[in-house]
Amino acid sequence: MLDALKDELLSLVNAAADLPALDEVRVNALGKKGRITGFMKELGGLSPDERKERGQALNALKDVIAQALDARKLDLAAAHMKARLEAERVDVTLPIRPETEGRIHPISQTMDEMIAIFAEMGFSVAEGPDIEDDFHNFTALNFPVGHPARDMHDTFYLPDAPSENGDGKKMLLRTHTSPVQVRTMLNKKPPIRIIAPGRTYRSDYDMTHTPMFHQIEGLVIDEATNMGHLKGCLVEFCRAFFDVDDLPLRFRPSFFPFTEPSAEVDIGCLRKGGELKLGNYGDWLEILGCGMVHPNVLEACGIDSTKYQGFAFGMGVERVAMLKYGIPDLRTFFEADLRWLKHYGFVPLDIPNIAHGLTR
Ligand code: 2NM
Repeated sequence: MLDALKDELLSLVNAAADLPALDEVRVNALGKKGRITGFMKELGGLSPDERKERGQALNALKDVIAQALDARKLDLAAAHMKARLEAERVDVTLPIRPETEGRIHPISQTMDEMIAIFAEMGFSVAEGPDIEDDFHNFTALNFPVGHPARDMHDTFYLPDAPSENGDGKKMLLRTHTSPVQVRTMLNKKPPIRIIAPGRTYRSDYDMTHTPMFHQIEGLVIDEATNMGHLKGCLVEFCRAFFDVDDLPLRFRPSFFPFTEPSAEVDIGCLRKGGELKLGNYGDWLEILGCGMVHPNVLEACGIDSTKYQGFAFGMGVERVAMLKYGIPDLRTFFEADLRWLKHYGFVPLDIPNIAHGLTR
């Protein structure tokens, strides 16, 4: 009789189609009012010998059914998970939904493009604080005391915030990203090959200046670095960034406190009827500043200037973004106008990399 019950219960277990159905089978067999439990309750009315034999048989049946329930439960749970994974599958390679409203700001996109190019050339990205002290922003960079850039009219000083280094000077908002290079030189041994992208601040506001703007500066330091390396690096960058294979570059002598010699770099262009075209057309457009790192800067940053040389360069992100994407007015970058962003912004996930050619 118990064999028939065993067969019946086992086939019910295996026929249970899902976890709730299986639980119902369990309750009907092993629950308080279940069929095996019912037989257990009848044991009290039997003789001791009968009770022993029947009790062992019922316990064995209970074990078999409990095991079968556990095994079936695992199978059903696995099948349930498989069905869910199948049903909730997401193809992350599908293109983005066309109705997506959000856009990547042209500054972010341009910075990502520039970083992608320099990364391909072996540069690492370095970062530092926006709030700096006089040493890292000026003194280490060979700015003489009384230099106009230190002047209150250019630099945002933090009121009542003397720096913690004890020089008695006020903290300030960095006026360029060069303090990041200073910190890198102080903390790392050459060879150094970094770019420093980020926000910079100067007290200036007109058609071509906003009080906050973005820079990318670069620094390379090694034992035999020379101006030829600087030139090759910047030619390669500009041609990749503007996507013009024969884009000519012109190096004009210039002056910066932190480099000697210093140069300003122009790229070839054509100005015609309010339009601007980049390429080998005879006109020139200033694009960035650069030079060989001044020995005073190397020494201030703990680098032996008789053993090491380096080159550095810097450019404004807004300026090159305006040129590349034909954005006419600098101030619109920071007006947070969604219509402007919809027009000039970039679709998310359209992530810059060299394989895309960085242009659309
Ligand atoms: C520029 C132009 C020329 C520059 C120099 C340094 C450092 F820290 F190595 F001295 N960083 N950036 C540099 C040189 C920046 O921007 C127009």
